[in-house]
Order: sequence, then structure tokens, then C-alpha cells
Amino acid sequence: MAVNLPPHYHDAEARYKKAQTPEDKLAALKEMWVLLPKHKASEKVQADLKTKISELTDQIEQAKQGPKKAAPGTFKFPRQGAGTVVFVGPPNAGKSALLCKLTKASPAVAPYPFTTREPVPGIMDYEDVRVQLIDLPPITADHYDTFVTDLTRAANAAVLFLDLADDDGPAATRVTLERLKQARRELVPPGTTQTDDPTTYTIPTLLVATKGDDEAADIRLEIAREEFGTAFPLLVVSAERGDGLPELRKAIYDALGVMRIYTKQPGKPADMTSPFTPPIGATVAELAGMVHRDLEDAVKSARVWGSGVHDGQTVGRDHPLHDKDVVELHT
Ligand SMILES: Nc1nc2c(ncn2[C@@H]2O[C@H](COP(=O)(O)OP(=O)(O)O)[C@@H](O)[C@H]2O)c(=O)[nH]1
Ligand SMILES: [Mg+2]
Repeated sequence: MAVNLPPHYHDAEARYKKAQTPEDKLAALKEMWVLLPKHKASEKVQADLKTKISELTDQIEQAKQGPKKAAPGTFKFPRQGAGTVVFVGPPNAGKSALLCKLTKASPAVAPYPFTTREPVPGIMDYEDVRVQLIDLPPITADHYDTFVTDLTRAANAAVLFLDLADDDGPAATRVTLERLKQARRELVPPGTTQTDDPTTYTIPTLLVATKGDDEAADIRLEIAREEFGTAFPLLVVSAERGDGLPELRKAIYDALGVMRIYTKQPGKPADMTSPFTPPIGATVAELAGMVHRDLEDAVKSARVWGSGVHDGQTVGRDHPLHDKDVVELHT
């Protein structure tokens, strides 16, 4: 979609391109942000700009802290499946145990804190889609790995952990939240609109109370509900007994805010094995862009089988798709 940008925006963009220091670059980007019209047609530009502002803000902050004491450690995981979900929380809350249950990954699980020093990825199956889960080292007032800032920016959603076997569970989870806030990562319930502050990165989050099998879990759950109220959807699980795991898989998938779309070639049956997973509300043209880069502009219409249409109805490129639609793209 074409975006009409005001002339001052282009001036700011020119300043951004000429800027020599990260600080000058950031100042110009922030001007561009203020001047950018915020509507549907500019969503892509908004998202790109926000990412640039967030990255640069983090870079400047990290540079201020000087060279790292230990090896900084940078981790990048290639995107896989319908999205990436990070596990964040205090030590010993059962993050690694849960990753073992939901995926084929096998991070060390141990009854002492700080077992997980490096992020560990795994793939979770949910029906016919795959979701990448990343177990992160614990986040406390004293322990925060700088790579967490980058890995959380790359995430589509987060699972925040609360330990029902520990009287200090709720307080420790609160500390994790606050430490992330200092790093300009704001955990919000799924479906919340983004903040206007482009330096803060908001992450749709589920609160997961672990070790539901503990004998005092019920009392601590009451306290947890008082502490967090309705700040996040709350799920109770036990990795040990398997309680709540099917519900958690579904909630994690739902938190990604995507839908499943199956494509088909004319005259052939649909490929029902590997759906595309565009964001909820995506159009025919946006789906086409996921199938092939050049198709986004080239697609003129589509035939759609699913909800909101008659079977095989022809629709235009701006038609919004629905979960589980079958789509045949036409150029
Ligand atoms: N009772 C009980 N203990 C658990 C459960 N999940 C994990 N644990 C124990 O909690 C401790 C910490 O688990 P771990 O997964 O290493 O925590 P992490 O530090 O958050 O990754 C270990 O001793 C686990 O055996 C559970 O569902 N129930
Ligand atoms: Mg661990």
C-alpha cells in the first residue's frame, strides 16, 4: 500500500542518512516517528521504524555500559515455524523442565539456580504448526544477560514463569518483570495494542505458574492471583505430572496472533500439511508476499474456500483472510 509521507518526514530521513553518530541517527529517527502518519497503510513503515529506534536505543545504552566483563555472547536463532516465544523468569522456576516437556530439546534441569547459562531453543508442535521456544537464563535484580535484550526483541511472545513451590515465587516474578522494564521490554497481555513509545518493545505474554503439583501450590496460587490480578492470562501447569500442558500449547500458539492459511494450485487439492501463518487479518496480497516475494505485487485475485465466503469465491487482493482458509492465488 502506498503511504503519503509529509515533506518534513523526508527532511528528517535525509538527516538520518547523513548522521554520523548513533545519537544523531536516533534523534532523526525519533523525528521521523513523530511525523509519520499512524494508520493502516503505514503499518509496515511504522514497524520498521520502531525496530530501528529500539535497536539503536539498546546499542547506545549497551555502549554506555562499556566493554563487557565476560564474553558478551551473541545468539541468533534462525526463525522457524509460526513464531518465536521466549521463556523468562526467576531461577529454578521450572523453565527448562517445561521446555523438555513441550519440545525435543533437552536443557539441563537441576534443583539449583543458574543451571541455564545460555539460551536453548526447541521446537514445539501444535496441531499442524511449529513454534520456536527459547529457554533463557534466569533474570533477577543482579543477573541480566545483555543478549536477553536482543532475543526478546526477536520474539513474538513471551512466557513469564512463576514458581508455585516457592513462597517467594510471586516476588521473584515481579523482579523479572521490573528488570525487563529497565531494559525497555514491556510484557503485556496478548491482544494489547502497542505503546506509542517507540523505544519500548512490547511483548504479548502469558503468565505460567509452574509446579502445580506442589502440596502448597493452591495457597501460593491465591497469592499470585492477588499479586498479578488480570495483568496477564494465567495458566497453571505441572511439568512433572503433565497438568495443563495441552492448554498451554494452545495458549502459546494463540499468543502469536497468527492464522493458518492453506494454499492450492488450480485444479489440484490443497496442501493441508504445511500452512502459511500470516498475522490475523492479513490480506490476499500479504499472503502472496509470504508465498513468494514477487507475488505480493503480482497477485490480482484469489479463490477462497473457508469462512466469510462462498466456497471457491473469487476475491480481490485486499480481501482479509480467515483462519483455516484455503486460497488459490491468481496473477
Ligand atoms: N514438583 C515439581 N518440580 C519441578 C517441576 N518442574 C521443575 N521442577 C523442579 O524445579 C527445579 C528447577 O527446574 P529447572 O527446570 O531447572 O528450572 P529453571 O532454572 O527455571 O530452568 C528442578 O529441581 C526441577 O526438578 C514440576 O512441575 N513439579
Ligand atoms: Mg534452566
